[in-house]
Amino acid sequence: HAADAHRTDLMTITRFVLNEQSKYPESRGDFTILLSHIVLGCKFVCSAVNKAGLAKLIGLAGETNIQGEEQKKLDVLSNDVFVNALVSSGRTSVLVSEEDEEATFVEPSHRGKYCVVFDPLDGSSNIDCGVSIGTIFGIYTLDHTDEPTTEDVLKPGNEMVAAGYCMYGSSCMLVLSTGTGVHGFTLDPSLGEFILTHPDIKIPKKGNIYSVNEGNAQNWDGPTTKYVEKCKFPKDGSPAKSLRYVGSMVADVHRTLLYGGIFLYPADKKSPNGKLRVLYEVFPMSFLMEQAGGQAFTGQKRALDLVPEKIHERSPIFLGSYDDVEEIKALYAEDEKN
Ligand code: P6P
Repeated sequence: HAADAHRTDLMTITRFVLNEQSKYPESRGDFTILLSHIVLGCKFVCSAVNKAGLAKLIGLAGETNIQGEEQKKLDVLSNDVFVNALVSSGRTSVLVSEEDEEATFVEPSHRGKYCVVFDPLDGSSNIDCGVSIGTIFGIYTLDHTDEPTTEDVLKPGNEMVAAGYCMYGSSCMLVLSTGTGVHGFTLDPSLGEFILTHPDIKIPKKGNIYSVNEGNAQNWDGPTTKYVEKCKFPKDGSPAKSLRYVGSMVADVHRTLLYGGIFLYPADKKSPNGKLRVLYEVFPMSFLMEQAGGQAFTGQKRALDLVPEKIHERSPIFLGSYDDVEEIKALYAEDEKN
């Protein structure tokens, strides 16, 4: 009857995580509480990003608003919202944000067992032209009760317990993994809830899209140059790959995850460690790719095996469909031998 016309088992992200958590009887719901605060931050940023154009139109952004306060830039505002939400969750001890030079150490009264590394608004230079942007986050657990230090987040990505991103585009979509696959949730603004729309996302084993900033081609090393050449002029008679590059990591990675292919931000002569940051760009996206059946490589090793020495360290990254990344790994291995 009519009621069946609508899905009546609305699987919200909170219900989903509670179901996941019920598999660990000993857990006290801390992760669910942490996640609910991350979700709150994402909802706020989604709303602010969607109004950004209007705010500019009615002269709020960048000038003084009606209270005479200096209107904050959206990435600064987003960072403040996430830091406040994470601290007030009472479930975190160390926070690393792309926006803050130093790590944030939560005061003892609000400390919890998680450490969160995040980019509150990645790709924010694209806001004014309406290109999708996003929040990227990774979560470690604190494995001691002493004073937290940056050592608690200078860990390999293979020690992350969860990672995800929220993409602010034609719809607001949160993609999350807690180590048991990758799941996509779409914000229903009328409910203010993230609803499970893409359960158990698996990346195609091989794709026909490559995603790289060709403008850096003159600075690439041999293996990357050879690989991109192969994408454009395949020798084995296979069709050339399509190039798709948004220039906003969340948008490029989200497309790669759903359609397959490979996303590359290689090292180049100008930036020997590439451009993307290990803790809150490379690790979370690599975690998701592996959980979805893909892989992530730095040019030398599995991306999640990197051990960062500084909280804003960069690394080259090649991630996406399993077979596509295998091809570039083979070219780097060959180069190593010669
Ligand atoms: P380029 C955005 O500024 C960003 O940090 C990522 O979101 C994106 O993948 C990359 O930089 C784009 O860099 O050098 O190609 O403009």
